[in-house]
Amino acid sequence: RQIVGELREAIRSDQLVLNYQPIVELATGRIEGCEALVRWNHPVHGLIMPDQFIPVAEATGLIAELGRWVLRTAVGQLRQWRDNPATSQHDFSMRINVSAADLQSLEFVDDVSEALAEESLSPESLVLELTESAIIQNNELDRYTLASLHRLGVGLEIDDFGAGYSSMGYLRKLPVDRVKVDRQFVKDLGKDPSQLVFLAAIQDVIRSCGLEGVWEGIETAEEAEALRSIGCASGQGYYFGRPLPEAGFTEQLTRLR
Ligand code: G
Ligand code: G
Ligand code: MN
Ligand code: NA
Repeated sequence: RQIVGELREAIRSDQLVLNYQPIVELATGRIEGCEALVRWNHPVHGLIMPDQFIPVAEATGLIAELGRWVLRTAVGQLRQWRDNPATSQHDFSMRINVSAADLQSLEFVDDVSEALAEESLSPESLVLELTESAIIQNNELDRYTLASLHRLGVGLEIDDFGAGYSSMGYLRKLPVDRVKVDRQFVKDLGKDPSQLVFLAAIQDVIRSCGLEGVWEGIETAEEAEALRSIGCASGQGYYFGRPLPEAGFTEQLTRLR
């Protein structure tokens, strides 16, 4: 109970922070994106991870306000990196996680469009990551929102692909551009090299639907090379960089200059 009031207060009083994790083009090592991941810097309990409070926010309706804060902060940060001479040569997009409730909000498309306009950013600068469970609800309002976002020109990505009860049919039907494959698939690669054949098959399915694959959970050079060898375009994971606060990510960008 108490946590709801505290979370509401946290959103308004800057206790939330975003960490940023790079998404890399496997063939070249170029940073093509960064995912914003929210944390709660609680005055008493310290750093709280999103799986501890996103479900609370979703259950109480606070997710709309939290989502707006994430959107504004992430887009404002991207504007700062584009304006900073030490980081401006990196041309990458911001990826934010969107919850099922956001797709149910009639204002969401306008919020996204306004946030981009305020920072003079083109729609392609932003990619929205949507979990399978959010998309699979597949009701009329979701479909309308997705179509509107697609028309606006922001990138749309299915997150955690293959994690739950996957149905592949929607890969062809939804107006999405990218699929982020759940990290369990890369994790199993270390235990059993023949897993690579399976990953290549997933990659083929994604490609044959006209989509780009993003592979997450890459922790070693061997995993990155294996994925590159089967033609995977993009990757994310501790090998390339952990989620870092603004200052740390800025430093990583500066070093790569
Ligand atoms: O940050 P971790 O590193 O712990 O993130 C765990 C999960 O929390 C992510 O996979 C994502 O689904 C969710 N998450 C992180 N940041 C956000 C956010 O800003 N909004 C929403 N809705 N979910 C987020
Ligand atoms: O929303 P999504 O599930 O994509 O969020 C990414 C989550 O995965 C975050 O919780 C992030 O901390 C975590 N993560 C990112 N890279 C790695 C990795 O290489 N290994 C593991 N185990 N987790 C990772
Ligand atoms: Mn994500
Ligand atoms: Na994921």
